[in-house]
Amino acid sequence: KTRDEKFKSLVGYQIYPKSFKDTDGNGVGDINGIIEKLPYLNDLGIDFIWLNPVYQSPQVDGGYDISDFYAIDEMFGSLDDLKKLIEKAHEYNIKLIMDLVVNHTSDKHPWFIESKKSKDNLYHDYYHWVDASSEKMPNNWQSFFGGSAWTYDENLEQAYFHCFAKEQPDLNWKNPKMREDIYKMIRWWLDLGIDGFRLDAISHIQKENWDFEIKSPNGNDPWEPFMNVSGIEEYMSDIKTIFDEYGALTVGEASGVQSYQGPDWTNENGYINMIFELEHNCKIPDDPNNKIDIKGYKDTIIRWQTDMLESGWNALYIENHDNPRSIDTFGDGTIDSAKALAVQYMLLRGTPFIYQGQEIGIGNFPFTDINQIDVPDTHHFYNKLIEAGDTPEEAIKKAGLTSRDNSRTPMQWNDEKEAGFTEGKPWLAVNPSYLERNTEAMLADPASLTNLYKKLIDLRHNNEVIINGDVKFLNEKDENTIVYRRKLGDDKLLVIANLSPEKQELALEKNFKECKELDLGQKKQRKLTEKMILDPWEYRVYINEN
Ligand code: TEU
Repeated sequence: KTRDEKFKSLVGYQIYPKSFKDTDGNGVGDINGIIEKLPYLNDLGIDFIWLNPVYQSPQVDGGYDISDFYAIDEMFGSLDDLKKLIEKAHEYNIKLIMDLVVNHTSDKHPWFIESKKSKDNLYHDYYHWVDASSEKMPNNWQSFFGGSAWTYDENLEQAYFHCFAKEQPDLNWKNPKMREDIYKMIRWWLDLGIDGFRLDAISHIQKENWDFEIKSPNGNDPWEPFMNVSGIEEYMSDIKTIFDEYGALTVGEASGVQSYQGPDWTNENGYINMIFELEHNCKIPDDPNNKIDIKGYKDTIIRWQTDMLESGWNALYIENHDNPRSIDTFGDGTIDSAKALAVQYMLLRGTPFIYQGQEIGIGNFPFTDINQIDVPDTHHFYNKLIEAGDTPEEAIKKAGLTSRDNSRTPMQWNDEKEAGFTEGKPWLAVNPSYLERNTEAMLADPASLTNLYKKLIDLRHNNEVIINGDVKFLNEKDENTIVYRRKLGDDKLLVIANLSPEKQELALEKNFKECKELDLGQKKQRKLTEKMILDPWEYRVYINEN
């Protein structure tokens, strides 16, 4: 059976449901809100939605701590609402993929509650329990959210392993019974009619032996013992078999999978359709005095594009719910910078994702107090800064800069109260930028960022060279510009973007002979020449059609 390659031509849109649209006035977005906004998404032109977790959860980690895989959290609505969303989305020809969180569950999941009861409980082995004492944990491994990856249980005189928060115990994939329960759940959702999954933290499901020692907990990669560890192949193959059966659309969040391993994960025989690399996010500075490393970003993208060229497929993105807003990290806060960023990534080889609010240029939130922030890892970081001697002002400046809550503020629909997100009090404050940056204002302005996104989506849908063409980077050494050529047969596309707030001189290695510039809403067209002085954030796209 040959694989359906349709996923290559699609454009995805990521919805963080808590902050998308509230219809019942409780200040939290809901499934009905997504249904209400389907016409907006349809008008943008997107082909599928990736919906962040809506499962029943104590919400310690934005719903990534699931206490019932089969239930929708009340605050988002009901299973019937979700079925309606699937149905309505399909009427618009929009697919729906959901988060698949199977590295861990909530500590309130019945399996974990059972597993804690005794060492001979049927579910004990569903998690990683290892003998320990209150003074001595099984090893020195660290969690992603800070601190030991182990939490001790006095009753059992054992500790359980968690690579995220202590409320997120890791599932034990070595246990075949546990795996069967997960596989059953995957089928259940696909049977319900969803189109696929975004596989959360999937590269961590296999762990090294517990005696594996991390050399320096503060060194480069304290997380090595659970990053794409060998043995994971068996589990991924099992999951793939199910996905193939349903023709599911799948994207893996797989940090630790190196670019040269990308093809094995995503080619015709790979486990999933495409992969999110997380490396480029490391170029975002965590100190207000440091500048973004654009060259580092560019090198990362070039490497992933090149390594996946012969086989394999990238998921393309510049923003998600785990990072601050791209307009303020990679850009300089201006809409011009957001436009250049959009153009340079949307035309690469891969399947692009747009994160809610990115298309209207929502920026980071001007946090002044730690109490404005919900997400636990920022609190952890803040407390560490205070312990190290920072004043609260200094600490919030640094912690605020990197906080995931920057991108979790409510979606901005209009210039009315709470940006049209809710009739009540939003769970996280609305970004003050909403007066200008909202979908209503942006859609009405032909030169807006939103309308540029619409054009870019349209371009992808109408030019096969963007989908299946190869990609070759020009001017690789330039610090601030990204230039690449896409080519399919005789069709060529040239993309030029200045990712800096300064003018940049560009000496093109090779010129395009007969080409025309694509109208991407700029004030003036510009002829392609071998030497060009690019304005700050200038972007140009040329096409050579035969
Ligand atoms: O993020 C996981 C994630 O970012 C790690 O897999 C990554 O490898 C690590 O931080 C090293 O950079 C996902 C979700 O996107 C996030 O919102 C959740 O908090 C997390 O999983 C836990 O489920």
